[in-house]
Amino acid sequence: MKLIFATHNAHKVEELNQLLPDSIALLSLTDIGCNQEIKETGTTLEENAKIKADFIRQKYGLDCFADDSGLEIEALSGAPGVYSARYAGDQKNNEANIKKVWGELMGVKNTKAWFRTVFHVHFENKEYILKGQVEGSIIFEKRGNGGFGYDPIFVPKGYDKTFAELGKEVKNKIGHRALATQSLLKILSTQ
Ligand code: ITT
Repeated sequence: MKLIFATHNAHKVEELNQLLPDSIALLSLTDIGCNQEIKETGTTLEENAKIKADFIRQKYGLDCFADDSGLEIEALSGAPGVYSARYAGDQKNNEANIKKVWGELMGVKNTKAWFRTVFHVHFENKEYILKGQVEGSIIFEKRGNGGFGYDPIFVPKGYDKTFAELGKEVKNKIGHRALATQSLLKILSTQ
């Protein structure tokens, strides 16, 4: 089965490919030659996931899904949240995003945070909204080389290492995207 993953983020594609069986061929936007940036004008993860998935469904008429995800920090009222990729500006600079998080949390004791992901799925003329979330806390140094984005500063609950240190084995089990992918697999395999 071929399924389009409406993303330009190669890390997300890599994660999903590790979680899906070989019988599902995941095609990214790059794979289908769609180099256009889909404007994420929504104010929630749910809205942006829908915008990305609907765009591809309307343009190509194919089964597809999109992920919108972000880091939500309790003491910052859920920021950076839906703006995680562009927290420090439109250039989507990861270093700058992390520095901005540290700046905003300066002097704050509560470091509780969670990653949240929303998948919007178009499959066989039905739509599905799937979610995944993993709780943890923010640390004030970068640790580890795995993962992407905010992984080097995020320690999942029950662990003493960051997602970037723990690597794909752990993230593929307890990560927000892994949890949403389990729900996706159920949908794909029940059809
Ligand atoms: P697409 O819209 O093309 O899918 P994107 O990177 O712009 O790619 P989002 O709009 O969903 O994706 O932004 C999500 C941002 O949240 C991402 O760039 C990271 O900064 C952060 N993020 C999401 N999932 C993450 C994860 O598993 N680990 C670390 N950071 C993550």
